[in-house]
Amino acid sequence: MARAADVARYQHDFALTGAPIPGWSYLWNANGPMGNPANYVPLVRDTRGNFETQANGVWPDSGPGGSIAITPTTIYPGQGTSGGNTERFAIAAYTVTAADVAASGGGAQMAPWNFTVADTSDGMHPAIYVNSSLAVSVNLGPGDSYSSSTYPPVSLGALKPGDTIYVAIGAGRTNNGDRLDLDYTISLSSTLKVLSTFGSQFYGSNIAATVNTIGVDLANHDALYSFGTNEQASAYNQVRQWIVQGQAGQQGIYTSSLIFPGNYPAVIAPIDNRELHLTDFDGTPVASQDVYNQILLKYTRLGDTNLDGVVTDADLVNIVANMGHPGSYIDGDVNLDGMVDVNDFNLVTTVLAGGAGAQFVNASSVTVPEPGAVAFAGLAMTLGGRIRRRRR
Ligand SMILES: [Ca+2]
Ligand SMILES: [Ca+2]
Ligand SMILES: [Ca+2]
Repeated sequence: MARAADVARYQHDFALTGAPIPGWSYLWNANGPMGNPANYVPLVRDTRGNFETQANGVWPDSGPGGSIAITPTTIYPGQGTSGGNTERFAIAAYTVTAADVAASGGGAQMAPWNFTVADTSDGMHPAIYVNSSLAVSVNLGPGDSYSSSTYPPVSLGALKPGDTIYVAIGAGRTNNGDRLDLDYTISLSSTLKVLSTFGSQFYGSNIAATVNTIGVDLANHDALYSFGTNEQASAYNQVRQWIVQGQAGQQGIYTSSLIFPGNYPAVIAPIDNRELHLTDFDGTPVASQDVYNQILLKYTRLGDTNLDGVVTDADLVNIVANMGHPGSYIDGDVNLDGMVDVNDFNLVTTVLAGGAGAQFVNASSVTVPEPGAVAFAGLAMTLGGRIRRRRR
């Protein structure tokens, strides 16, 4: 099961003196509208311990951001949009690190959170950006609360190291003593991304909820499951089980495109990237900083253990090499029951016997070897395939 890790907590992380703790910055959009980080300028700590536009110890200051203050529990925005002005936001920003992503995967969400407006005129305007993209924008009335007690977690996308989440608080139309009391938590977790032009993405606990209740149809696409070090022991088996569920018609991860081009049965093959160390999958960058915490889900032909898109005698090599042992799909576990055994061997030879470019003629006459059989170790070498022996 995907486990999330909290990487940023607004109140908890607010340093009362000195610089913000690493990852955090406090800003305002001094140079133009929200959405362009080049417009953002750091706030400075004042004599009260808050962050404001001038560190002169006098608050409020003059100018469009003069009332801005970021305090341990409360944010005060700048000018509103009244009169055609640019809305000036106070911004609490957190930039995710390579360590954050490696530990937990890159799927970001905000939960729990609680924003409560103290404003007696026209309310306030919280907005959340991931880099330059708007993720959330809410117009809250006087006294309103926007919180995780009434809303589901806010998905913030799949982040990579260096991506920044900007929680920006604006005044709405006018700023008449606007004040927003707040706390929020940003957590990172595993992600499941369908690699198509309009591919869906799922995050954290939403992955299991979606997979188990609705199912995820990959059709003829591949997919990428990214996880953190906290999930290393379980990720492959989790994804394998979801595919088995799908094959059994019990939601899970499945394909409605049951025929691979050329009129062959199709499957979804799960590949643990800690075995392959690919940095790119279907043109999508998958690894960074030598962290290979990904399961690659490859849409291919039934029996294609070596993932070259065809089924040939080369697909038997790893099955023979790992016969009788636990293993992954590329180790030869074609039927995804966790073991490399005669059932996998027979599955591939049956596909081969069905023709379709098979070079392994007379497959049915092959005697399945006992584990460690010398003759078949020789066969594996002869076939010249890339042998992946079990890793324990
Ligand atoms: Ca207002
Ligand atoms: Ca193959
Ligand atoms: Ca098997």
